[in-house]
Amino acid sequence: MATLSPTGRRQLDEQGYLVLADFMGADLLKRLREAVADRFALEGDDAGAEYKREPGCRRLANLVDKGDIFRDIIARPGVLACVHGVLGDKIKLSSLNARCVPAHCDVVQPLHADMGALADERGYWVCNTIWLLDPFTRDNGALRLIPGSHRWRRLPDELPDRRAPHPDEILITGNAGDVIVMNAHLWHGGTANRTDHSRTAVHAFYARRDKPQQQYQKQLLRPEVQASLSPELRELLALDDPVNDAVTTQAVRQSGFMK
Ligand SMILES: O=C(O)CCC(=O)C(=O)O
Repeated sequence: MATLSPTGRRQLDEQGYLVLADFMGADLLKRLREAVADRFALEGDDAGAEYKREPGCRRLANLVDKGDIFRDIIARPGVLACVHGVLGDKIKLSSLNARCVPAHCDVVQPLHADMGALADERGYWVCNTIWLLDPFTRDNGALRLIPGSHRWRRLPDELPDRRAPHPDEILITGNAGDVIVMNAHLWHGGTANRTDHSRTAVHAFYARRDKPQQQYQKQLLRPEVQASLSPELRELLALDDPVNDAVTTQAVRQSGFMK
């Protein structure tokens, strides 16, 4: 069973993020890149329609429904061990999306916590994992974040301009094939792409089991896909979980910044 090293745990606890260098390996990276490119081509202008659109960027949503490779990556033990390190024993997938920042895209996301989530009396409840399909460089729209801000238990909404550079922010650069695990209460956001090439990542987003999913998997996955899933995947997707049905159908689901 994969475990989180003491150093990794400390990094996640204190800084709120951890980079798993070359987690994917060449073969998975190639297959994931192809699968995401195929979906963008297939979905065209409808891409991302199941969730919220982000002006200037291209997104895909509901990816668990859209291929074995997507169902494979959400259950990788090395990543799940990190997610458990943030959220505790009881986790589920909240959503699986892709985000492409096109070449010369000047969109700077406002600093946000995913789903506008604040940690509660039980602790943290959102954790994102960002699968780099292209390198993240200083110029192509790498992720910016404020180390340690997940511990503040405040939202960046208090800032006068959430798009402005923050004095404590850092850019997380990395290679294609890396996975960034992030306590999603951390103040973070995507940056502008000043290069000639697009920059794409897949976001596998997890939640604590007592909280709503960002995308209600039971409603979004086609019946034939649901019928094909292993018991472990059904559990991870909370398909047979009345608590998830109740909290997810009642919730007003927010992205953190998208309308
Ligand atoms: O793709 C990224 O760099 C992160 C984007 C992000 O934080 C988001 O879409 O919520």
